[in-house]
Amino acid sequence: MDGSVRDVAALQARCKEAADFIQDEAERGTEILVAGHNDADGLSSIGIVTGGLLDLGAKFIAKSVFRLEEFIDLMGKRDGGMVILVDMGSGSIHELRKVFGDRKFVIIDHHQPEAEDIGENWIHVNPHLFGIDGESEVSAAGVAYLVMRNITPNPHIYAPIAVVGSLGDLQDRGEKRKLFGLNEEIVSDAVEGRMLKVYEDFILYGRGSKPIHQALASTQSPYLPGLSGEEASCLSLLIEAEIEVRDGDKWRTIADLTEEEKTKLYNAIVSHLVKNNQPTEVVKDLIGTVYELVNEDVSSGLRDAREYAQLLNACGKTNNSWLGVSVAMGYRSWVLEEAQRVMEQYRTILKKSLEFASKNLEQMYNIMVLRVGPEIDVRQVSSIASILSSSKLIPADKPLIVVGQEAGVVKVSARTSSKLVMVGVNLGTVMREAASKFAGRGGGHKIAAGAEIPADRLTLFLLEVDRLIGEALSRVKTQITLDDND
Ligand SMILES: [Mn+2]
Repeated sequence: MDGSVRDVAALQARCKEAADFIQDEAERGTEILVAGHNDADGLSSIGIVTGGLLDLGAKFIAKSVFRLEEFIDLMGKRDGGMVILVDMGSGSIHELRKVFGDRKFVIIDHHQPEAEDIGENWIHVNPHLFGIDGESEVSAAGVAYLVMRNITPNPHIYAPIAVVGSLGDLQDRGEKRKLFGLNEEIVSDAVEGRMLKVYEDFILYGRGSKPIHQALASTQSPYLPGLSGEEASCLSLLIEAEIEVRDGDKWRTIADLTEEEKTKLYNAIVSHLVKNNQPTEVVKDLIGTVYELVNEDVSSGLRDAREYAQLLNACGKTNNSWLGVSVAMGYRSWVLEEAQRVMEQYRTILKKSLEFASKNLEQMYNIMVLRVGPEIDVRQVSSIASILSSSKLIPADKPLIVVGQEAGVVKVSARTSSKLVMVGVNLGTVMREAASKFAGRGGGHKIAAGAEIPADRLTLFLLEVDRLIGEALSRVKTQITLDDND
């Protein structure tokens, strides 16, 4: 499927076709069900589609789900109407056809598709079908935007939400953490619509809204040993570096720092890491491309697109997707306040999970495994995996597998480094193959994937994953030496 020739115009034409289909049904008064994944990209996608539908005066229901099966169970029995599935579905078209074959159906996704031709009254919008890499250069929210901009009267409102979705899916893997490829077109739309400003700066959580020491302590990606989660150490670092932390009775933020102070801060972080015998290359990840939603309030937590994505993710992973979707659609006031509260709680839980992980990681031959107990909500497994994988707890040459359990089913979330992807590791394939051997199912991206399997097959499954990764690595070991320092 990836072999097709890159054809952006053909993708745009498919987007237009889907948009016309949706508009026809909206005008006809058809009830439209919009469903998608409960992560930041999924909620951004749902927000863009439902926001556009609201503009059109359409009748719609929005629903986010933890996994595709949940969608099938919930919605398979409902009849009539149209379904728009976002950020999922491309990998399970045959299964979806079996259940929803008689519906009008639009799939807006960027995961590896299983099939292209999906039959009458179904439209499949996926960049991979047009030779465009959905893994790295456009998110589901990006594709949703490319569809909806054809029919909404206010497309510029949704362009920055598409950027939020792409950042939520960690597509800022270009030079200086820049979005690239098709994402760049969406970024320009947002900039031209006066919704977004793009520049280079420190990328710290809360860079425009939190006191500097708190922003530093809240930064978990990259993980800064001795500083992440340690407000007091961050404060003394700033004082030692002679950076003014207050301006009168107000705490200053990263955004308030002068260029000179930023250099001081950068150097202070580097010397902290050196003093503690930590690798210093992570500081490179602290400087990068900032995507700022210029019309959002400074204290909203929505002004920085990465923070916006984290807020959506927190809503999704705590069963508060409706809050995230509402925010993405443009609702503010108490809805936003509630979302901010959810966000703070979520960060506390994540901090606890990281502490748990640092004590409970298991090492197999080729993978690291973390089994979370019942005290951690299984919905957080993928967030924990994402955060942990960017922390120094995980060596770059070992994929991380996080497992959580719920009602006899094990939910597995796997992450690896771009280094291993470059040498040929494909977690999506590994998860799919290993899960299918043990009565489960899995799939996803090369760098991030997941699976669900019956709980009693977990040990065998992990052994199989370990074996498959070992096999992939032995294939490349003769050509490339994995070096931790490059
Ligand atoms: Mn996505």
